[in-house]
Amino acid sequence: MTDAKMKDLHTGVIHGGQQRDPLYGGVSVPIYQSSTFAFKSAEQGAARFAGEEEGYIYTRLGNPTIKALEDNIAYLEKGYGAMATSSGMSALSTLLMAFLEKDTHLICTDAVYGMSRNIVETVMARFGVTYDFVDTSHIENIKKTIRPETRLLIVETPANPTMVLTDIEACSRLAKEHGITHVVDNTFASPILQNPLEMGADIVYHSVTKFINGHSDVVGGIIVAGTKELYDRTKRVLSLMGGTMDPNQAWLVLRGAKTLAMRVERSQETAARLARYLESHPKVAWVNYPGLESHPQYELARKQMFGFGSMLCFGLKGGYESGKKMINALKLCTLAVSLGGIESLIQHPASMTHAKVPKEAKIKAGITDDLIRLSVGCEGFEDLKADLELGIKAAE
Ligand code: LCS
Repeated sequence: MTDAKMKDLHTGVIHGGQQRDPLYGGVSVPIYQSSTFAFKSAEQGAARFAGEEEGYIYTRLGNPTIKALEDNIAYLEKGYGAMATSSGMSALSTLLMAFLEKDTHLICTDAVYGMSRNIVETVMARFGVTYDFVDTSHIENIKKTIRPETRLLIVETPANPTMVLTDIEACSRLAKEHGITHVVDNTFASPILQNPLEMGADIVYHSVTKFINGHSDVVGGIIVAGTKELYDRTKRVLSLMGGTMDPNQAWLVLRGAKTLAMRVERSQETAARLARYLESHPKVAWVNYPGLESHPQYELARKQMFGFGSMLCFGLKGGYESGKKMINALKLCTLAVSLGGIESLIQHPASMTHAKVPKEAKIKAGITDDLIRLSVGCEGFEDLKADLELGIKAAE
């Protein structure tokens, strides 16, 4: 991460897109816990509904506290505008409903969060949408799968849980050639480490449950559109589907986001050291971390990310049985799903986050039984290293 970038982002997370409370000058954005907003007159109500006058109407359609969060993340992602949602899945389902219809086709990274795959296979399929999950790390796989009716390309990079990367710029070029909307799930990188819109993507979304909120206490999502046209199309669907965020939730996420750059900087430094420690450990079979030179896409990570992040996965030489013993023995890392919080979390994707992905699809996507996923938090390196060492010993 360059100093210039960090200086900008350390300031940006705190001040980006923010306006001082116009009523009392509150330094922290007030929580507008109101479902509806009074009109001064019938004429004003009509003008707001007609879109002729700016102002709030009803919280499902917009709210000042939610807007403060949206403007902050739109700033960090360098987008036209953002829409906060009740969860990351709500962000994804809104996009699927906004850009797909009967007889259209979707291409998606095969190693995505398990439920991002499940919603396509079990819900979108019922509406006549067809799809292909492919290894998007090879652009040829996408090229081969494009059909005249392909409307959406969703790429998750780094991918959950394999840490495989996809070349965002190459995907964007290909998507543009074919008139396909290109969406990037930027959850694992956060806006601090990767800005897909700058690389040509059309839309970015996040599970803000993870790095952006960062404290394992809120579930939420956000969509950032690159243009007004994409924003308007998505916003219409979100307002109708109703997956909007709540003002209280937005306030907590905005508070968490203020320390996003600091948390990412701190945790990725520890993650890089832990990845090197694991890689050199005689009981560890393999480690996948974009900052290791052994990562097959190390050069791509250097090209498209500002840093390598704090997510990694690894397998022990003793396979799943050893992995299970290890995660059961840890005292500091918490055995839990989710990621991107200040506390380190560890889990076994094949039996947890990706349990409902069909076995064959899991193997094809590299979600092997021995894979353990670690989200490195902000604890001290020595303590985390000692904990992993304790777990590996217990696995012997
Ligand atoms: N996208 C990614 C990359 C995710 O990791 C998740 C959740 C979602 C979208 C969905 O967001 P949510 O609705 O949960 O806010 N990932 C989880 C995980 O790996 N463990 O637990 C949840």
